[in-house]
Amino acid sequence: MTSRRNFLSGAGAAMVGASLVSKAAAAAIPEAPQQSSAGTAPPLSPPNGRPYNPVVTLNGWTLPWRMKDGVKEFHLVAEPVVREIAPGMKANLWGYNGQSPGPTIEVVEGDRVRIFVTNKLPEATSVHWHGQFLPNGMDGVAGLNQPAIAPGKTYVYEFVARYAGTFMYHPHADEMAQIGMGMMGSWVTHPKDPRQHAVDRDFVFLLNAYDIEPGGYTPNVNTMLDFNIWTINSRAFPGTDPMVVRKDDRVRIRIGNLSMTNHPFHIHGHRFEITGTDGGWIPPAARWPEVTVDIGVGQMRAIEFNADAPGDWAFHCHKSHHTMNAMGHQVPNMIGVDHRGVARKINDLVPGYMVMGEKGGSMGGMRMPLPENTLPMMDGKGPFGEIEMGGMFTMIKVREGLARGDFRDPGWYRHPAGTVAREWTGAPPETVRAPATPAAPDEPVANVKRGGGHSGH
Ligand SMILES: [Cu+2]
Repeated sequence: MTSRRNFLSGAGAAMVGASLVSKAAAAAIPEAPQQSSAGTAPPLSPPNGRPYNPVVTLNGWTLPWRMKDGVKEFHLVAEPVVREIAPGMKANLWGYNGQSPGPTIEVVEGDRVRIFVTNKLPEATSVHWHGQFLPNGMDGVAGLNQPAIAPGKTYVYEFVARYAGTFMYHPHADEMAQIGMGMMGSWVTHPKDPRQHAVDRDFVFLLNAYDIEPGGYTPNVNTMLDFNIWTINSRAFPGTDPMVVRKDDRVRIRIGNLSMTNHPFHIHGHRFEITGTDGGWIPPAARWPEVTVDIGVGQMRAIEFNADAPGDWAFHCHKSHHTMNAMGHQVPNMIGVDHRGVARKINDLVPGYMVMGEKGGSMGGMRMPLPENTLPMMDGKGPFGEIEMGGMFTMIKVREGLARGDFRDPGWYRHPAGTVAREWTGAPPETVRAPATPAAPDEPVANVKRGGGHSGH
């Protein structure tokens, strides 16, 4: 019997070549642009239709459209893709138009949208437009709202983007395999009036996770809990790009979570307000300041802040095992254990055996021989040494004097003199011990009720 895993790894060979769309019909379908890079594409300024301030998809891109008789036409192609998770590791994923996640779709409130979806996967799929208010038959739940899109077929969806906000798209067919293989994308509906909810820089990305054995290329889609590659838009640090902003910019970051667990995202050096969910905008009077926002499964949170502090600020999931890459599993806690003798004995059996974690889990300074195609648990070089982070970690780089629309990485922050934590080299102080706590005066024993239980507590 063919296991699902075997089935997936044979996906490339099983790809359907013959399109069922005739040549005449194909001419009526807009072209489907492909993206070969996993980098962050510059924002796509709208060439037609109502004006808006475009978003920047972190390690992603926006899908160009064709305007036809006042309708914005897009073409998504569901297909196997090879995604670079970070330099040194590629994964066989499923995605759209050459990448996973698929391209961001950007439209304006009130736009009529027509989306052609071509299925080049070896199994049936569909697209659900998460958060949109649309006719029931356009909602994309295979079997419930429409027939599944068989391999080789093209379906068309059409609806009006009724409300401004941040949404997502993903299959509603064999979801565990298809979402687990990376099929997802962001959707931003901009307000009709570009002055509404205006910010200077507007970022969007999705959170996802994979279970890829070190040395392997294809995610195990039967995994329910034990994921080992935690990604921002299918990139793991140090593969994630920084978000570059100009000092005093108003910044929005829209984060959707299509992984199978929640991610408390934490900002450094700033505080933000949660200004939107996938249900809509939060009225200003209902917002409160935060430095961490928990993004539940299937949720989107838009946060906004004033970037008033220059520097390179960490921005990451606060679950510490989500800022690690593969190989973080089945490693015993050896902190404080002296295993010199043990290591010698094991070395007799396994030459090259290395003791890990005697003084903590740090592997930054050590370079273990890694299997081909995986990532060190914690990696990335910073201006002061190793950044012992992986996974869902990136940076917000706040700089003075950037040009509007300049998103290029400005390099590392140059700290003003005297503003960096430094080693103290003076004399250590005398050891002073706090006086012992005076013993409590004897309790009046006779008054203590013994054996009375604590039911009243
Ligand atoms: Cu997380």
